[in-house]
Amino acid sequence: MGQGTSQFTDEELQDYEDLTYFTKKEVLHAHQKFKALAPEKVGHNRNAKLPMNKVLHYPELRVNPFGDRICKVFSSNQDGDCTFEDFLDMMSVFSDSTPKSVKAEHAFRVFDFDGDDMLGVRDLRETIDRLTAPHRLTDQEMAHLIQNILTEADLDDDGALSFAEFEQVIDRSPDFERMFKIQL
Ligand SMILES: [Ca+2]
Ligand SMILES: [Ca+2]
Repeated sequence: MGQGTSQFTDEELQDYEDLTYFTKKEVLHAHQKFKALAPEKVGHNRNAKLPMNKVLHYPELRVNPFGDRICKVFSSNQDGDCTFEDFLDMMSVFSDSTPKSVKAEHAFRVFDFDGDDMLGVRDLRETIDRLTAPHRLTDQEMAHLIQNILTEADLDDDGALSFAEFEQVIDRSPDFERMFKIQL
């Protein structure tokens, strides 16, 4: 059905199906989307590495306030540039069939701007800033909101959210799954 000549063997597709939450058909579909970002490059080399600014042309990433952070978290060399395999991982984590716990793990890394495995006050501030853009909270509103989050979720009172503490926040947020979804 107009799939054209596949750039993948059956075996490769089977591997991708085993490693992601996608069916083979969805893997091929993801590849079409990846190719559409840079047909000239990906046509030659199906796993070509695309610079982050190209990957950010993907419509759902372009409108996502964390688009650049998402690219960096999934990029195999953490600079935001993505190969097809990085992109496939990203789409798979954002798909409907992915368990909430897996999404939470990746969301935590997206929000952990300084990469110290904790969501500290600066991470929370940056996260809230992006979520509320283009409107900015006043310093006072921001401080108040962060204080509320910590009072509610910082169970060991160390002034930051560990992954376990963050997971509890996610469990109480009905909007989280909707936010962490990308339609392929
Ligand atoms: Ca951090
Ligand atoms: Ca804590």
